[in-house]
Amino acid sequence: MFKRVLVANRGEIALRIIRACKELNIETVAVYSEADADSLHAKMADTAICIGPAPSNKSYLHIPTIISAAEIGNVEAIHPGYGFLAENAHFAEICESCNIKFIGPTPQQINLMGNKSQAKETVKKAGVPTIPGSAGLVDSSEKAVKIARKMGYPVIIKASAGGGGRGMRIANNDISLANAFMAAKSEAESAFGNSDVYIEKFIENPRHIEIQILSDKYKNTVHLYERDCTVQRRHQKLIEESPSPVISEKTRQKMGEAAIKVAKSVNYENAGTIEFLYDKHGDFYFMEMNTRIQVEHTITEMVTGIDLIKEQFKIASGEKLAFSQNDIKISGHTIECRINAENPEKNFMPSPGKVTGYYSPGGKGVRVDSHVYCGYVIPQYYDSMIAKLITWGKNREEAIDIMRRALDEFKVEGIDTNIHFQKEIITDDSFRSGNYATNFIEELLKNRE
Ligand code: MV4
Repeated sequence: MFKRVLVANRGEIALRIIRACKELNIETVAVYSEADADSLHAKMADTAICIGPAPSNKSYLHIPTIISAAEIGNVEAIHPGYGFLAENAHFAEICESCNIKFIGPTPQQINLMGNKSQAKETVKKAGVPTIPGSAGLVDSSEKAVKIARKMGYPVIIKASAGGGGRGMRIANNDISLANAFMAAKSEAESAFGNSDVYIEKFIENPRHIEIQILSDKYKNTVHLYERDCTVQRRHQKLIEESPSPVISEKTRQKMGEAAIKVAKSVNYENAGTIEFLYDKHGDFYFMEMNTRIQVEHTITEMVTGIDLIKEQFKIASGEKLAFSQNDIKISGHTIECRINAENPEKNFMPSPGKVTGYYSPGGKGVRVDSHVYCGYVIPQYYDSMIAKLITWGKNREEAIDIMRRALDEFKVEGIDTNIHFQKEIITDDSFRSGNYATNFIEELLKNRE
């Protein structure tokens, strides 16, 4: 196992990684920006190195400074967390060339999955269901129209360099398709410096269900079942749960097997997530693969008992997975509410500033992953998530009941949060019944007006 690692992140995930390191007896080097001098990740690590001014591109995204910190800190490995450099193949490559192990997949695997069109063609060849559409990229709106007429409207144009909802356009007829095609291309060019697009049949109001996988370097791959992340607003997840309240046991097994096929098709190493769309007919399709640990990894930990961050370290250090598929079982039900410093009544405007009062919930079935404490100042420079509130119950009803109680207990003063909005969601009849789709939040907000 590594002796010392650098944590190239901040906030709750930096803490989460440092905690795993402590349990594995790994020494930690934290990096922090000038805005994060009083942050818990800098205090909790064995060593902390300031890497520059508050803006991310001058600190948490600044590769030369992070590599310098790794060299000064004399670390053997870097854990990138999520966001920032986690899916930057160039960074993973530089780590490799500096003899520092990047805790994650190889640069080639990151690149392949980052190219959404190529990823889709690769997994299709491996026998994984994909959404009907173009075979690879589409280079003219005339060709797009031809394909769309053949498969029928509505269709969606997606940027190949996109993902997570960026660079997408929906079209309902030939005319709107010509516009959507040009718009998607130019948006993709300015957002990603790559105007490649492809086309798919548009699936209306699907559910977002993803599978966690782990793969060691000896080609052992397991899945850790699903996370249902259907509750989102503008591609920002708000609530995640496991198991999904809507899929059958048969679909669960098939989705798990499909996810393993995806990982094996690229010889994947480390932790990864395969996202699927699940439609109203009960069919599922590969959407994309995330080549990082995700925010919502915690809920998989709650129902499987497996510490995913520790597994990442073990895999990266060359250990063999200590369990096989048959050893992995789902126990009970878990829900995660993301607590953000934002005001849902003001169009979810971010609310940075000083936390003047703080009490986080506890008790049976409650886990809080957060870097916040009373007196902490939430910087304006980074994302607005300040805590993950996770509950576990023997079934969905109990997990929701505990969540309602825990949200009531959660007190944050000095800034605005979405705690009350989360209570509104989990007490909503559609949410309680499990019968909703990706338009759920939009509908909830509409019905309040
Ligand atoms: C789709 C789709 C419907 N049909 N593709 C959004 C994020 C990106 N990963 C892909 N996304 C979608 N792709 C086809 N062919 C609908 C979405 C989508 C969505 C997916 C998951 C969760 C929430 C969503 C909200 C809007 C659109």
